[in-house]
Amino acid sequence: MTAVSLACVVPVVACLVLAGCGPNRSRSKPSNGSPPPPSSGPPPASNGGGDRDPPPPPPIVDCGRRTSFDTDGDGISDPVERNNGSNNYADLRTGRCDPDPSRPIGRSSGGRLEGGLNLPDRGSGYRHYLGTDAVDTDDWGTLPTLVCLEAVGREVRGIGVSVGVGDLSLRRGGAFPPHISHQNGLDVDLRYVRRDRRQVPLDLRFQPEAYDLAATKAVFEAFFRVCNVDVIFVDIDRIGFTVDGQEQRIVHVGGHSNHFHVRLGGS
Ligand SMILES: [Ca+2]
Ligand SMILES: [Ca+2]
Ligand SMILES: [Ca+2]
Ligand SMILES: [Zn+2]
Repeated sequence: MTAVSLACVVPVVACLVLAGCGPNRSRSKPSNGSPPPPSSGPPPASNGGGDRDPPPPPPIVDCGRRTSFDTDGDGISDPVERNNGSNNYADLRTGRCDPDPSRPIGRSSGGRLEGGLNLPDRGSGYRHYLGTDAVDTDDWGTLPTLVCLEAVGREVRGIGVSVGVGDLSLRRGGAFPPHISHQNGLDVDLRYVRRDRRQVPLDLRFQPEAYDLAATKAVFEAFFRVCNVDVIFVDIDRIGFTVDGQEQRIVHVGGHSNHFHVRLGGS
């Protein structure tokens, strides 16, 4: 029995809370994302009139709340499932209820990442920039971290912003020089938003005129609205704004004039 199947023996209410099962899971379990085989039960009784058989019903996958970007409703977006499944990073498929495989272990500055997921490099309202790292080496996180980044992107794309997302964690977390933290899939570096919207670096010390304060504030507000933010490290003297009620979570740490650093809560 798989964990998915086992989870479904618990009462239905608890079962629905667990991504990975739903009312239809015990009846069919597509193995490759293709429609389940037709029922092996007796054929429907003919009405004797020579009518054509009705078309087979579409495959039912009902893992939770389905959306345009998470069409099986298991809480993992189609792009994340595609990116990780097609690259064999994690066994994720759209059309099947997948559990969250990721776990942050330990602390940001002394921990690791189990079952981390890789961020799709381009998404709605965000772009991942590599710096000097190779593709898919520097952008691993927990599922809630990726869900957060995708949600922030959707929040800000309407104002024409594509957030620049830099380092998350290494595939299995742990030390990620030159960072001190970024070890357990909960830390993310991001660029301050440029007025010209170009996907290039911005250092507030040297190009203050290129800085879009209002758009950057909108990004921060989106993080506080849709993510479980622990703290955001910034250059407090140069960002030029605060967010009402979140003043304690926006903290100055040296070295953050060319990016800000979001640390998410554990779970
Ligand atoms: Ca999904
Ligand atoms: Ca899925
Ligand atoms: Ca990636
Ligand atoms: Zn950082």
